[in-house]
Amino acid sequence: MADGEVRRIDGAAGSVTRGHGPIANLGMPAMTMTFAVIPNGALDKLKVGDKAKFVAEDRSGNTVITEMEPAR
Ligand SMILES: [Cu+2]
Repeated sequence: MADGEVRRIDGAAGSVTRGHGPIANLGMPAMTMTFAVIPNGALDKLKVGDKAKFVAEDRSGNTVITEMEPAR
């Protein structure tokens, strides 16, 4: 799992903007970016500033979070 801080939550778009560390399965270095989020209700459990662990995958060119859990 990657982790990083939540910077912005867009409930209408179902997306989250967050910093993240390197993500090996996507070949991504650390950066801040916006992800679509798949798990139902996952955004409701997040607040800006939360550190949250997540799994991201490339789905047809979109980077999508498929699992996410707040780190307390
Ligand atoms: Cu990235």
